[in-house]
Amino acid sequence: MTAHYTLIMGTQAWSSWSLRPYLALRASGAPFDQVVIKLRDQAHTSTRDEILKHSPAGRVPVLKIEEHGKTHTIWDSLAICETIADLHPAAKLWPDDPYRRAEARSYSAEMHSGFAAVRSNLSMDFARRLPTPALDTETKDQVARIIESWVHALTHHSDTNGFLFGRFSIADCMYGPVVSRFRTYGIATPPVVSAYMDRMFALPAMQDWAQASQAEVDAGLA
Ligand SMILES: N[C@@H](CCC(=O)N[C@@H](CS)C(=O)NCC(=O)O)C(=O)O
Repeated sequence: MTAHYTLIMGTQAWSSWSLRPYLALRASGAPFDQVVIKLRDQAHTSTRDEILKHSPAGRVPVLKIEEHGKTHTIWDSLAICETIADLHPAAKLWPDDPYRRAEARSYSAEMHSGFAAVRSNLSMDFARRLPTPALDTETKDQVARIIESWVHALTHHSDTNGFLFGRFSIADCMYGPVVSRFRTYGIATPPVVSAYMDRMFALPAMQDWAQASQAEVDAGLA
């Protein structure tokens, strides 16, 4: 019996955390159902109540895996990405070499636990192009660190058509939302990074996410 996956996400135009496991699931090739919960609902409690139906942590994304009559609930974007990598080894969502894998994990963890200023001052708005806001020093430093780390990975681990660690990996899933933020706010990037961002946007999964985000904007949901 094959496992049945349901990914519970927030409003796609805004939910940067949801985009990460979505990209990982798409890269795994496993079919999955999607449930989208409207974020920032006027009555904020209704968003929270909806999420609590799926996870006691009260946050999206959540992955539910139904198999052999049991439902396994995985919450937190990085935990979901790791689980998908475990369950789908053929998708090779981490680099093969242990030290390269350790570096890809460091990139992913740095994103997961940091860059709070980028997250709050350049919030994801996938379908829109907005003016570049005046950035404070902290945000500018974080943007510079992200760009510097991408340049390093792309220069040392990638070929001209590659992703951060050559083959598409969880590191790309973790930074996918930042790729969107940089485009939305017109953040200046060096050519090697701009080309990487173009490759990310060309992924069918990113195009599908763009379509869903635009549909939300058209429907007045985002
Ligand atoms: N560490 C969590 C954070 C997830 C998170 O903060 N999700 C936001 C939406 S993107 C959320 O659920 N907010 C609840 C709300 O708006 O009520 C993860 O990586 O999954």
